[in-house]
Amino acid sequence: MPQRKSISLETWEKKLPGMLESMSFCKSPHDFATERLALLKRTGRYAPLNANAECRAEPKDGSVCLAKPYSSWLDPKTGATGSFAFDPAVGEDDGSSLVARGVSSGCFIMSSDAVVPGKIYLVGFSAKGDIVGGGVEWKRDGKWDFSIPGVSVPMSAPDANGWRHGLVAIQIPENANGFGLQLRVMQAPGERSWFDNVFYCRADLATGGDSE
Ligand SMILES: [Ca+2]
Repeated sequence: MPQRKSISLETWEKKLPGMLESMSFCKSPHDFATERLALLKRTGRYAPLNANAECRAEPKDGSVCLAKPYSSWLDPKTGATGSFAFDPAVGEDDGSSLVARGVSSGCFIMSSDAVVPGKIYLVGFSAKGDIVGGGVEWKRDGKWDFSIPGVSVPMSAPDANGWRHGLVAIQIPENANGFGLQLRVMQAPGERSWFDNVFYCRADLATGGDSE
């Protein structure tokens, strides 16, 4: 019986550039993101596209109010109360983070700049305290479009310092050109939760930046 000639993955990649990346992404967006982020960091190519991934306050007159790309939302349906700010004393690997205090139902939002439909991006954050989790919701021309299904961000178990890590890869839908990463909390009065190292970056390995 004649042997069927196998076609190498290298040949497929030449014929259909990006196919291997898409296959790996489809199989598990979380595993793809974990491997790709490690590779980007190892090769010095990790570069958050959002400003202030370190979640640093730039206090003006002692204020630690949120500033772009961060904002916040309290659920009006539940009459939610609580506060959102930068914390200039607590951080995962520095003295800076985002802190929610006594927010009964709400979230921080990290808003992306314009992103390229069809492209894959990595989205991640660190969190400590009482949190619900993270989720990506889509935007078109700056406005939320909740008709496109969002993506929830898988979270790790807490590390030795109590920080959990959320990471996922997302592919921008054809009818979206932005997104908001929602960092959700549901706290009792007096509870505090922190978020740090909040980022999104391109997943591809090109060095020329966002050229499309
Ligand atoms: Ca920080």
